[in-house]
Amino acid sequence: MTSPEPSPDHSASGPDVDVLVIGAGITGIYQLYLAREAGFSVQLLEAGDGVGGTWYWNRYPGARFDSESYTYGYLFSQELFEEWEWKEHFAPQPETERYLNHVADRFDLRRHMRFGAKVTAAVYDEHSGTWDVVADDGTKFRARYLIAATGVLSVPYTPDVPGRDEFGGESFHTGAWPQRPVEFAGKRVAVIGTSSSGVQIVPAIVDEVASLTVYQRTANWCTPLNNAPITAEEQAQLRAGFEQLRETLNTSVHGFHHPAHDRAAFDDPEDERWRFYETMWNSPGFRKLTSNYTDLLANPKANAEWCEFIAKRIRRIVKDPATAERLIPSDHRFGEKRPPFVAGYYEAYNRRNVSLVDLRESPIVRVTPTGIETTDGTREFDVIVWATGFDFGTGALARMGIRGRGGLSLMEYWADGPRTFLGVQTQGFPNLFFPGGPHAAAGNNPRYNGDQVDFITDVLAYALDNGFAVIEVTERAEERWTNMVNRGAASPYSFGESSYFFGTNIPGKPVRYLLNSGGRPKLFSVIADVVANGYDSFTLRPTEPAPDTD
Ligand code: NA7
Repeated sequence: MTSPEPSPDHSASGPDVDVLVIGAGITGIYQLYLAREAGFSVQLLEAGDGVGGTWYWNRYPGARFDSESYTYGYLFSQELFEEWEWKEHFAPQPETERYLNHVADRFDLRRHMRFGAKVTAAVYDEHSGTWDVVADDGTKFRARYLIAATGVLSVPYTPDVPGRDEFGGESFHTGAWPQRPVEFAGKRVAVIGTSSSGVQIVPAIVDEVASLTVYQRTANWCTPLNNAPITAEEQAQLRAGFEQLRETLNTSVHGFHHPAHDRAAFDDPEDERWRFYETMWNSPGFRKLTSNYTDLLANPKANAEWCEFIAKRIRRIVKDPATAERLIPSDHRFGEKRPPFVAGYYEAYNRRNVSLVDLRESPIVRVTPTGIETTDGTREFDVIVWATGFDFGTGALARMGIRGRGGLSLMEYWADGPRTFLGVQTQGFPNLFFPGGPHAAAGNNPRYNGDQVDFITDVLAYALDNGFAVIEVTERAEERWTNMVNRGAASPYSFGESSYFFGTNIPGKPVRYLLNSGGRPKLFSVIADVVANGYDSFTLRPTEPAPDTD
């Protein structure tokens, strides 16, 4: 099967392609593959010049997984799993980008992909039940089904600080890092933002720079990533254990292979608790969240004690007591925000050329042509790194010019926050799906997004087999899922309102939970119900109804 060519003229009503996927990240690649395997004609549009999505754009020094590599990669092909040897338990960005390129080539997907094509408009045609899609390179496609796999962390956010654009040196956002290498050697560098991206780049460049100033607004509960190379023996174990690992990952609550602990904090006496915290501190990645005491998130006393352990560690590592205190969070519990994982981050502050500016004590006044002015004075820089996050969840979907029935814009429909069913569809936008978007994940992203892609492909196949061409979620199904998400947002197992998962990092954005607060079990149970009930959460039609004529 070859890729269809777009029709320059859409006066004819037939689609150019059955399934048009937007985005060549981990979700879009899988969706493209699966839709093609299901027999649909397929095409993919990607804004970047290569595959990778997050792992294409976030190529800043130090960018790497904090999910274990083999739990993040694809599980749909045992051959792929066996032939790709991840070198480290937590792969760095270049390795992941290579992996995704390998997948695109191995499954002959590249010929369906068009790069450098950023979608600027997608309009539903109510007569034909198809989507007219336009990209900024002039590409036009008419598609039966539009699947926006545009990611949750794909629109970088740079705060509107006065003078920002007048800076005369170089400035970069971690989420839109240039393809060319950035020269840090001997430079005076500022890093703004101390969450997952900021704390990765700091230790990665500290050896090269002349000076490094870190601007911190909120300290985070950072714990060690504890990365290591994957030994030959571990490689063999991984290969031999593929079926078991796949089973675990496909059914686990959070999409990780971490075993849950079986004890609440105060089931153990104090000395045992502190020994357990030590074990947690030395465990890899997200285990500190997923394998910690069962009441870590629900019991404030349990949470506070774990935080006390971390604070002690920070004080032990960071030699300057005032800096150490500034690095210890005082305004949120562990797990209220997405916890970053580090390697050498706290240690970096023991260097003479590294300093921390606490923006709560001295906020930024403006960026000058040569540096950054805070209420405490001005520092001069050659490079500013904005590690200031993303317009999470809805950012990309809101910027694509999506218009559904009656010309309703998705942005308008979601003005008060996203409304979805299963995080895959929204009412009034038939035949549009958005796996990996808002209301989707709450754990290891590719696993959840993969669940959604599997489900969407099943829905499309069901529609095809039964002679339906128009698929639209019912109002009731959307309302129930959206209410479930919003109700669950207040649970201690959900992230807190101060996290970007509520959109609170973006000025003016409605404060709504953007993850699936019901978690993966809820996703599974609702999908099972939908399938058992003949997809009755969707209105399925052979065509759009003919318009009323008088
Ligand atoms: P995050 O987690 O959104 O972090 C953004 C950081 O930037 C955070 O420390 C913010 O402080 C800081 N920030 C945001 N706006 C400002 C302004 N105006 N002034 C100073 N500092 C600011 O983004 P990341 O890129 O680190 O991580 C995103 C995800 O990528 C991560 O969760 C992983 O999934 C990978 P704040 O905490 O808001 O005070």
